[in-house]
Amino acid sequence: MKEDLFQAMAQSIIEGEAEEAERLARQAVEQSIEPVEAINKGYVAGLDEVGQQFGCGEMFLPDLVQAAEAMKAAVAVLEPEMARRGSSRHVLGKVVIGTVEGDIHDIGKTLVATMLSASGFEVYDLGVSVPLQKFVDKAGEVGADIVGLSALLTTTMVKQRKVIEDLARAGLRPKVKVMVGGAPVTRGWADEIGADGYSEDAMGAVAVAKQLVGA
Ligand code: B12
Repeated sequence: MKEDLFQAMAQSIIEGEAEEAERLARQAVEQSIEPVEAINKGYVAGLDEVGQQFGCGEMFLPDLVQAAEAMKAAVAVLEPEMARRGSSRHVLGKVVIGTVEGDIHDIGKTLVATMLSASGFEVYDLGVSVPLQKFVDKAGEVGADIVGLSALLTTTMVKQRKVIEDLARAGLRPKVKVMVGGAPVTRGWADEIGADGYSEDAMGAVAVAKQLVGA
């Protein structure tokens, strides 16, 4: 039953049907289905399929854009529900997060930001294609505990290393911890660039963030 819904959600992304994706998200909320589960098992499964087909030339940029629009429509319905379910109100720490310069992918970064905020972190989301110095400035300004860097392109993940170096140069390391993520990012890469934390999804990101602030 739930599996049928997840399947339909994936299909709505593959077909780039924003209205259908949104309708299914509302259905999930009505049925009290865990929003994160709907996102991961439903919509993200669809996006992964789209990504694969795009990668091997079976889908094109307009398909990718339509899929992303559908994903955003669904997430817009599920996000308030995710925030509502976040029980912990005590501020666990401050997180500055964004997608690095040159990269405009924001779906995953926004999910991570929403989950962190729902879990009790104070989140400063700088958006996409964030100039690297802005991460350093904002971290200093708000007294961040963690800086989260998202990168979805192999050409932009190298910027994660640069931000870590810049934070050190500004005297903010090692007090400010750095967490990295995004589809091409691996634990090996995170270790290589000296990041303190890595996660392949939003749930894991919350666990890593809690660990980094000792919560
Ligand atoms: C949707 C999409 C787009 C949309 C983005 C819309 C938007 N508003 O975000 C649009 C159409 C705009 C787009 C554009 C492009 N895209 Co694109 N896109 C995708 C796609 C299909 C899905 C990405 C996505 O949203 N996934 C779902 C989310 C939930 O997952 P996620 O982002 O990985 O995030 C999760 C984790 O990684 C992690 N995470 C993410 N960030 C962080 C941060 C921290 C701190 C932590 C701890 C964890 C974490 O948690 C998240 C939640 O679970 C991927 C394929 C794929 N499967 O990844 C290609 C993909 C990333 N795109 C790709 C490419 C090539 C492009 C373009 C260059 C295409 C072009 N020729 O113009 C442009 C880039 C423009 C730019 N300068 O950035 C390639 C990248 C190849 C590479 N190796 O570099 C991919 C892999 C597709 C492919 N197979 O070729 N894209």
